[in-house]
Amino acid sequence: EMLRRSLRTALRENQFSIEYQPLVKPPFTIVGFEALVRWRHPLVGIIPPNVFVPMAESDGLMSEIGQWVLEQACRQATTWPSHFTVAVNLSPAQFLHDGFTDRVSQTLDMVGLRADRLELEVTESVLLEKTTNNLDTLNTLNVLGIQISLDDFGTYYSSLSYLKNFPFDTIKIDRYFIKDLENDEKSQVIVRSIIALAHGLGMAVTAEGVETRAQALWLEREGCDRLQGYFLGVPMPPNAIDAYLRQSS
Ligand code: G
Ligand code: G
Ligand code: MN
Ligand code: NA
Repeated sequence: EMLRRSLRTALRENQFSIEYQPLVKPPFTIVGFEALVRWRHPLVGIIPPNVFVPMAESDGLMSEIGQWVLEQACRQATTWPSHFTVAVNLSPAQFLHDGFTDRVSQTLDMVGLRADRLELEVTESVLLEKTTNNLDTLNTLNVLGIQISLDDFGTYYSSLSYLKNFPFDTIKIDRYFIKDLENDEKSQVIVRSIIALAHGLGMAVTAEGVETRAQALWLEREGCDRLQGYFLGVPMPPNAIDAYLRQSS
């Protein structure tokens, strides 16, 4: 409850920051970063997003926090090589907010980022609510040239009907299926099938939670388009990106 109350002042008091995790085309070409929000509470310390995002969501604060993340992340991306993308996670409240698509395009204009350099990540839980509006929103973003990813694919309320009805550019395979890839035949079958499914639908695939060289090699061999995870790079503050890029090139 104390946390909940301090969430109201956190934006105003500048307590949020963003870390960026590399997105890599196998074997080792960096193609962008995913923005991951952090909250540094003055007394409690770092509070992870899976703790405070649901709180902010239920208190009606997540749309504003999400807009702050979007703007910071797009601004940051303008300082990177011009072919790098930036991926931003959307919460249901933010996505369903009136005028969301206008805000996104205004933000791109304001910071001067090309639409195709922005990737918006939605989870299946976002799509559960108010389905016709969702489709309009995704179609509008798609027409603007923004890339849309389906995050955490294979968990929660996964349904193949989303793949049939919504215009995704990329499917992100949840790390649950990646973690035992080396030893678990079932995970291999599932991941291979998701890759085939995505490619058959003209979508790209990102594997999340890649932690070992063996996983990366297996995914590369199976035609996975992009890798993300501690093996490729951990989430880092913006001022660490230059050094990371120098060391990886
Ligand atoms: O960074 P970390 O692994 O702790 O992230 C945990 C969860 O929080 C992930 O599911 C991630 O998608 C989510 N998350 C991180 N940043 C944001 C954000 O800016 N907005 C939303 N809605 N979710 C985020
Ligand atoms: O749900 P989403 O994909 O947005 O979650 C991203 C979260 O996954 C971030 O909080 C990030 O810290 C975490 N993460 C990123 N790479 C790895 C990894 O290789 N292993 C594990 N366990 N978590 C990871
Ligand atoms: Mn994500
Ligand atoms: Na995920």
